[in-house]
Amino acid sequence: MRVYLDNNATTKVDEQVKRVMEPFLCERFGNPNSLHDYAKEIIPDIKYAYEQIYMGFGANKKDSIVMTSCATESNNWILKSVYFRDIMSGRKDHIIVSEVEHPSIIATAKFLETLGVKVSYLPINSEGLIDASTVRDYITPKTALVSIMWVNNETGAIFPIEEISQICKENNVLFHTDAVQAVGKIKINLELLQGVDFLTFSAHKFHGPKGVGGLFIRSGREVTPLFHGGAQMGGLRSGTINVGAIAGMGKAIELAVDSIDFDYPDVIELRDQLEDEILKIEDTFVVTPREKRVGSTLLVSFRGIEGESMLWDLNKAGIAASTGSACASEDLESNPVMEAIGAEADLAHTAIRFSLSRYTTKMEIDYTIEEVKKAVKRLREISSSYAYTPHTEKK
Ligand code: C6P
Repeated sequence: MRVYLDNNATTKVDEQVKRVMEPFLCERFGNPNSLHDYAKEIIPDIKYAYEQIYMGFGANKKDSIVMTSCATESNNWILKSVYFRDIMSGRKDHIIVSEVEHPSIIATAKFLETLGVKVSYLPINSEGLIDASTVRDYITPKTALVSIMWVNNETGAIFPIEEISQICKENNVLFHTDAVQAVGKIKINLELLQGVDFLTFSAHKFHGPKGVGGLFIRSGREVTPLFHGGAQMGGLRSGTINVGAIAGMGKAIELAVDSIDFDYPDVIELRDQLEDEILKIEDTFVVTPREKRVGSTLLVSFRGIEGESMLWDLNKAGIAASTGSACASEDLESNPVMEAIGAEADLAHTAIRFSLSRYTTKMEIDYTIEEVKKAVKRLREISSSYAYTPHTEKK
């Protein structure tokens, strides 16, 4: 059996999305900026995809949504744009990010530090959560931007974006949220969240294609163009647009939003079953309370078991999980969120992330539970750091 439980890393493209995209490869391949019919014929498809995307985020037509190649691009863009517009001029000198942002925010913030920008890394608490009021303590008159992710990709923790964005608005500070892991799990209505100035998303996290994402820019907020060139995307990101990918992303977001009501309750049930059964195994720990996480994610530590060894055993059984963010999974370092929480070193090294999707089945979860139990037993028996007793099951 093959089981894919690494949906926070990427998801499979929905068949309906694939069907929407296919004609744009060989048949409807025109450049939308050309003046002939090959171009004109695809304009309605692009407009329709934009409508689907605006609808998916509850965005107003006055706002801009610029399609990018991925969330990494959107995140780099917004931080660097704030540097160019507000910090280089000397008006501002400071940004705030959480200490558990994705590397595309943290590495960009570190780069900006080399240019003289002051960066505050907002701490998370022992449950992996952010207290919105701490944001107020970090804001100074020279703060240009606060960037806090909506949902953490490692733990699934939901951060209080509404409150944080409100605090930023009250203090006249721009607010950006990386919503990559929120789409399809939380209903997003940007008309109701006026404190959110910028928002990042990426299609491959919600059963859309890889290589396409976007940046929401609220009406009235200025950004520095990312690519100068032709005037595509309102001159903000020049370059021939990827029509098929954008059409696919439009369909994918429509399906993702629908799935919150239709499929998501089943995903939560399956994740809870997996979590309940794993937590019956002795010396297993989950840091963020279930009700404060999205329903698809489980980050669990198995004392005495190196995360990589566990992944190896699971992979042999056909199960794909991860030790955390896919971007960091090759460096064998301990899980950064577990470290930020202040977890003991042996627990930080033992975290495994299971992330489900609307395609995950009960049979797959039953199978995973059995294979996890087998792996824990085998690995603890050979572990030098774990005193194995034959009773690994909690009473
Ligand atoms: N997180 C994970 O395994 P791209 O691939 O650039 O579209 O997405 C980057 C990204 C940005 N923000 C968040 C919150 C993310 O989760 C990701 C991707 C994957 O957790 C791969 S590192």
